[in-house]
Amino acid sequence: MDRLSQIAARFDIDGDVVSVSPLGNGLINDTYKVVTSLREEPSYVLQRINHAIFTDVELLQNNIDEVTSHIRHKLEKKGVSDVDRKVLTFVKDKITGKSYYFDGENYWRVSVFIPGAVSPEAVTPESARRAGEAFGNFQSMLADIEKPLGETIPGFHSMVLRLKQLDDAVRLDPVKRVAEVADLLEFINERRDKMTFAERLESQGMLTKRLCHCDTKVNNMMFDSKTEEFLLVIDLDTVMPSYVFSDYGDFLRTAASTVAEDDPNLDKVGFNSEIFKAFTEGYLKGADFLTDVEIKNLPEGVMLFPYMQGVRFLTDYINGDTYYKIKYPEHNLVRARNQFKLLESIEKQLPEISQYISSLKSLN
Ligand code: GN1
Ligand code: MG
Repeated sequence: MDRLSQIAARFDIDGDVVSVSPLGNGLINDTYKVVTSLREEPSYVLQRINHAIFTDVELLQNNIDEVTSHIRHKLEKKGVSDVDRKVLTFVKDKITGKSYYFDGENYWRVSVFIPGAVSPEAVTPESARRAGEAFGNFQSMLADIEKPLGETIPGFHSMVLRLKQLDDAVRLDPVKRVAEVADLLEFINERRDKMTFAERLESQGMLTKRLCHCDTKVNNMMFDSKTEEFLLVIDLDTVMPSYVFSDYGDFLRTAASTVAEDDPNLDKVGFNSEIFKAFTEGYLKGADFLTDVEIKNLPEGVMLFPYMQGVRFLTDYINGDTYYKIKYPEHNLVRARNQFKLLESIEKQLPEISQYISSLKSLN
């Protein structure tokens, strides 16, 4: 048996492992599908958790256990059908009983593969509406978790921290890339004050964090391949307390962009207002807990995530590509330019964006 199959077999799975092969295109963890002797299609998903990034795997898996059992319980109580396809199920290590396995070098986990579930690279207005409602519901379902969950990456969506990390990278300039990105640094500097609005609101006592998914990009959601029904949100590593803008803004960053986040053709990068409208409508329906301050700042939330992601890609480029997986040397720079182009396009449409949000929700 090869190494990956041996690892999969450590977990309490049904059947014998037949094959383990790569799955998906995440930028952080390594993901594989596991076929067993029970059926031809995959039965499980094996993941190597990137513990250079997620340094506290115990905390991370505790968060995930808490969130998945909380959601499962809620869905069952509501009498929702097909619950096994609407929340992830993690399999325990046969020996330790934990939902992860440390082999002395790497951390691994196994979840049950959900048949007939696909995650689209692009969305339609109709699926965006359903996704909006689903993410709103996701946050709503987590609103009453009593146990405080930890931050799996401290300050993950803190714009203040992300700018500090950029400044540190610029100061060190370890691979001498700062000179060639001067235009981008200027673009970022012009928007610093504006884009740290959430931290400011929090320090004024007007905003608090809630449990958020914090990685709501399109390929972290699964739809039924036949009925196109929204099934579930996956990739729960970053579920943690954050500002609501995390889930609203990060979805629009990927789903409402007219191209992929690493498309080098900047002329094609734009913001799709149909997807924006549909997602917002769904989100406001599902997220029944939002305060006036949160709603009022949703337009800033739309701008925040391309800005933050651009800052993160650029920081990684300046640092010599130590964080995100890249396919070619300029990849992070291309990604950063793409995100800032998207932000420019959103800025141009801001009056309509704000107007649309207030047309859906009249504030007190
Ligand atoms: C990372 O691994 P993946 O692709 O789900 C990143 C997100 C970024 C995203 C950009 C833990 O997510 O924050 O938005 O890449 N996750 C982490 O594609 O840094
Ligand atoms: Mg992720």
